[in-house]
Amino acid sequence: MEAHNLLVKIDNSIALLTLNRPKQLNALNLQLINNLNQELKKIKTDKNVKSVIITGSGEKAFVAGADIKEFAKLNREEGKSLAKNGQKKLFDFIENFPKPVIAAINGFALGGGLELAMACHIRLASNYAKMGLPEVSLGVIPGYGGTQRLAQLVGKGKALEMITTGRIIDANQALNYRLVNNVFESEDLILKCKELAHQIAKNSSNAISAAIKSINAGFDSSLNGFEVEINSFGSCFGTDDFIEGTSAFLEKRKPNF
Ligand code: DAK
Repeated sequence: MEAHNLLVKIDNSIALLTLNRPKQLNALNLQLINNLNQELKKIKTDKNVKSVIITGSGEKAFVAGADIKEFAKLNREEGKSLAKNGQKKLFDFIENFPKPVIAAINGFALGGGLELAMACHIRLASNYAKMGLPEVSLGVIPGYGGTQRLAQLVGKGKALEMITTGRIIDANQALNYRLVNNVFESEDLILKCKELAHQIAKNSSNAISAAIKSINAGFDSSLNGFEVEINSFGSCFGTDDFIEGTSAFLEKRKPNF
C-alpha cells in the first residue's frame, strides 16, 4: 500500500528510513518524496535522533530512479517545476540536513536514486550495488542535482562520461571513482552503516552540524566556505557541547554529549 511506501525505525539514536516500493524497485514518486520530506522534518527536531540511514527495501534496489511512469506524461513547465520542487524538498534538504545522513546503497541506484544517494553526506554500498545516471537514454538529463553532485564527487571528466553514456558501474568501480566511501558484503551493509553512525554519535551534534554547514559552503558558489567556517567555528564556543568536550579532555575522561 502506498501509505507504507516509507518504513521508519528509530533505535539507539539512529533513524533507519527504508524506501518501500520493492515491486517498482523503490522508484521515487511524488508521494514518496513528500513522505520522506515529512519524516525528515520530524527527525530534524527529534533530540533522540543523531543520524539517519536511508536504504531501499528488498535485495535488488536502493532506488531504480524517479518513477518513469509518473514523469513520462509531464510537459516542459511541469518538468521544470517538479525538478525545482523535488530539489528543494528532498535533495537540497538532505544535503543541508544538520544531522549526518548515510546512504546504504543495497542494489540499483539509478537516475533519481543515485541523485538521492549523492545528496546524502556519506555513501556505503553493498558489493551488489550498481550505479548510474541513465537519464539521457530517456531523453532527459538528471534533474535532481545529478549533473552538479556527480561532477563534485567524481570530477568533471568522469561525470561527463557517466552521464553522456548513461553507463552503469558496479560497486568496485564506484569506489574507485570515489562515488562511494566504502563497499561491504550485502549482509553486512546496514550493520556497517550503524557502526559508522555510532562512531559519529560519540561526537558533539552541534559541532557535526557546523562541520556539515561549512563543508557544504565550499561547494556553494554564492558563499565563501572559509568565511562560513570561521563563523561556524566561533559559534561552537560557549555551547554546552564545547564546555563538555573541553572539560572532559582536561579531566581525562570521555565526553558525554
Ligand atoms: N520507474 C518506474 N518503475 C520502475 C523503474 C523506474 N525508474 N525502474 C524499475 N521499475 C519497475 C519496472 O517497470 C518493473 O515493473 P513491472 O513491469 O513489473 O510492473 C519493476 O520495476 C521491475 O523492473 P524490471 O522488470 O525492469 O527489473 P529488471 O531486473 O529486469 O531490471 C533495471 C532492473 C533497474 C535494470 C530496470 O528496471 C531499469 O532499467 N529500470 C529503469 C532504470 C532507469 O532508467 N532509471 C533512471 C530513471 S530516470 C525529474 C527529476 C529527475 C528525474 C526525472 C524527472 N523531474 C523533476 C520531473 C530523474 C529521472 C530518472 O531517474
